[in-house]
Amino acid sequence: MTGTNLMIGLPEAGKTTFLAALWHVVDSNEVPGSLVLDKFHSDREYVQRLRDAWIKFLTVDRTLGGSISSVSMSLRERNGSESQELVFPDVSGEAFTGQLIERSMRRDFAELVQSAQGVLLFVAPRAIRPGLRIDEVDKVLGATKTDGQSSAEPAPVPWDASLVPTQVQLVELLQFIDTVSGGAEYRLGVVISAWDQAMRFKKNPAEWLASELPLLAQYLEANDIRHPHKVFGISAQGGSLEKDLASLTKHHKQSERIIVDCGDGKATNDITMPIRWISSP
Ligand SMILES: Nc1nc2c(ncn2[C@@H]2O[C@H](COP(=O)(O)OP(=O)(O)OP(=O)(O)O)[C@@H](O)[C@H]2O)c(=O)[nH]1
Ligand SMILES: [Mg+2]
Repeated sequence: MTGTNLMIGLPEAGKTTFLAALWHVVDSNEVPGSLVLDKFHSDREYVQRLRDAWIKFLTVDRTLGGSISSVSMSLRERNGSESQELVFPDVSGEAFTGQLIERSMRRDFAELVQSAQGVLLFVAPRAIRPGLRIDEVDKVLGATKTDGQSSAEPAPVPWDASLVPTQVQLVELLQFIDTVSGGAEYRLGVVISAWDQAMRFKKNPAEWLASELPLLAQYLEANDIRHPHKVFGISAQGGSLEKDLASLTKHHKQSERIIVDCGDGKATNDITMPIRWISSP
């Protein structure tokens, strides 16, 4: 059976780094209990290049507009004989920003959406643009009225899609998929990437999402019947390549630096967990 799994997210949300670490884990068999590689179907060069950078503690190249690099592999349970072919198109975050601005989806991506059985939505904690709540807007307006220093109106800032709060953009991306797929059912894994940067808040991934991106969390809850969802905290790099390099290089096996929090309080290195979740029947 073949299943297309979409990785969606804004620019620099951690999609490609996840793919690099995933390929390392399934190909190396280093992580006990993980899914393992049965066969690789697409061009290995792309994914191997990503893995080489990941292994050398280098940032993977940004995925820029243009072509979609599809990575296709058959994975199976370690002790199982049945394997499932999974296709992960590595699409640039710019393509998703383009969708929000132009209100249209590329034809090749739309075809992938129509065959999707699972979606991984990537969110990077450091790149969240917050929105103002209604009660906060009132405070800002009140301050302007009582300021009294100048009657001059502040210069208006021209609207730009990048000013839209992150959670609104992410809900939009999910609604685009719903429209193009005709409301088809799929399983949704939400990956809070660079989880090393959010762990200090001492929240599990679902709690973190509910407090930082409440609109998105409520949207996911409201649509949970058609799109059952689960929130994962994942650090595919294990930490910052600048600040944490010394500790990252101390691990005996490369996969030991991967952090996966499935919300049950037990950290693991098994980056195949969200794949198992979205591809299960
Ligand atoms: N601290 C930390 N940074 C990470 C982690 N994973 C990715 N990053 C950083 O996040 C940035 C973006 O990562 P990418 O994987 O290129 O993100 P992307 O979603 O593929 O971005 P586009 O190709 O622009 O769509 C890079 O600077 C990475 O080094 C992580 O686990 N921890
Ligand atoms: Mg990328």
